[in-house]
Amino acid sequence: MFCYQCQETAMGKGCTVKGVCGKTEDVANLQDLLIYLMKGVSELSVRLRETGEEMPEVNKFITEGLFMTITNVNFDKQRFVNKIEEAFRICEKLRSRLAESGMSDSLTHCKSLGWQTKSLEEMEEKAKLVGILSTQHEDIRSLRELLTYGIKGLAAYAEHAGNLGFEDAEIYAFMQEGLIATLNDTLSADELTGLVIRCGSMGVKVMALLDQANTSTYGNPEITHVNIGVRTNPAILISGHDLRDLQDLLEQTEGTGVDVYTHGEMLPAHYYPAFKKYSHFAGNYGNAWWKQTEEFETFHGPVLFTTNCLVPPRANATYADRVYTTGAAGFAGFPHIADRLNGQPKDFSQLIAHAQQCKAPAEIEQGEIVGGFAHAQVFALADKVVDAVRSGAIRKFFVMAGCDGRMKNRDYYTQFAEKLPHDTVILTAGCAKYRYNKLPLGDIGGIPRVLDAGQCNDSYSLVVIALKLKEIFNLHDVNDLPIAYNIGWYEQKAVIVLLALLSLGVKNIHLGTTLPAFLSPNVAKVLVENFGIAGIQTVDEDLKLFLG
Ligand code: SF4
Ligand code: SF3
Repeated sequence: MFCYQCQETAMGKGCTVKGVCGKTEDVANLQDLLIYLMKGVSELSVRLRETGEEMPEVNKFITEGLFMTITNVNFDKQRFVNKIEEAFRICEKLRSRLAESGMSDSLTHCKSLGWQTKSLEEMEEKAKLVGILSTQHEDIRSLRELLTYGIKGLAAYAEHAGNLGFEDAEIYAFMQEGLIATLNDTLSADELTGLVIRCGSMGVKVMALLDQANTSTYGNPEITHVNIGVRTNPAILISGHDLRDLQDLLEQTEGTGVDVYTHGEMLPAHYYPAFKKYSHFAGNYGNAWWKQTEEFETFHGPVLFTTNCLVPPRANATYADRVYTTGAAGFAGFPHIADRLNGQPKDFSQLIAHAQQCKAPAEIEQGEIVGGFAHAQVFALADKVVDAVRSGAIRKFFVMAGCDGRMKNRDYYTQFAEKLPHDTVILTAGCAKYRYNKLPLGDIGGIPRVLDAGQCNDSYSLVVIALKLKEIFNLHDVNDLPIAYNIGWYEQKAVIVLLALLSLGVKNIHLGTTLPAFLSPNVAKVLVENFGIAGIQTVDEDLKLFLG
């Protein structure tokens, strides 16, 4: 196996024996094969689209397939085998549709035709031909992978929007064209770079689509105090990013005596008006994803993963028999709740019955977290914010969005937040926030010093806020605003967020705790020279740099 798609990749170079995330070699190889087959499916699908025909089944297949390969989403070998078999079936369907339309049904870039595998051994053999290292040229490989990871991020957000009935054919088309481009040997490094930037524009589009889906379905996030203590009822903990799953779960748990708590990236669900009506929506339990191996022990009730980040339980974990997955998420041995059919709710009765047999969660902390500062709420406070900037009460904003991670050096972000001067405000989104969202950082004239817009995809809100400030202050360039970007990344959704910011012309983003291993020295150089991308140093050095 070879995988270097996340920030925690082994030795900062690549996982070759087993993933630091827990991904096994066989799953890594099946993921490689699945991605390759999706490139073949994309070739056929793009050609069929030229005839004006769109196959929703293909768009769904590719979107979910990509999502399943994101870090910490799915570790279940059988699910990948099933998906690979589905790829062959879809390929045949596309070929017969093309033949019926009088179009060629052969593949130009992908060599998978005739690869119909009958056994796991055959799959594993084919997988070895198509991994990341099968691209020899270091810079081309780097750009292909950067594009692929951006597209994975797109897929995740497109799937959430799609679950709420919001789709955009252009996004599906780009995902498929981009996948084919990663096999096209005639494309130069410059052409691939262009596609990477286009991927960023698609990132803006998909995040806007998801924002529209979320806000039109559940209302605009508003300032909310979220309880982080516990009640005395048995409960279900819901993790991941999918709000439609949460909606189904809240509806079905109502009146059952079972409370629902959010975990990790589901915390911002509390900010939406539509979910406030559920009196059994009890609060948020725990912290960012990597602390789950401790925190699930004390939760006592069932845990539902709707997406990443799932951490394989330790051998002696007492909670492994109460973890469920749904959607793209999966782990061998954890019951998987089936997809919704024709927009009908998923069936969570198994989890609810399980919860009713469990003890209430043990309290691990008390108090509350304040959030809900997405674009509409910040616009409502715009006068206050603008006055604070004009009077000098707010000197600078720091966008500290993105991911958290388990490595010790992530303490950097806590220390950075603690040491920021009192006339600065942190704008956050994503699970990165857990590094500082419980610190007593105070407020500036009633404006909290940590403004949480929501999930990682709500980085879109931060962009909308920045563009609004640019307009109010009558600036020509978004980079002239008093905003610094100090972003922590971990997985591939952070890649699409980064590309989206670059496509909007945001410069001088600092990325930590390390730059991606998949950036070759030359590709990194292009990002440094054209966009001012930089890594992080020590907290003190960076504070000096940002505030200098
Ligand atoms: Fe390694 Fe990250 Fe890939 Fe997991 S996702 S195998 S930790 S690079
Ligand atoms: Fe976190 Fe996994 Fe990236 Fe949506 S939950 S941000 S790491």
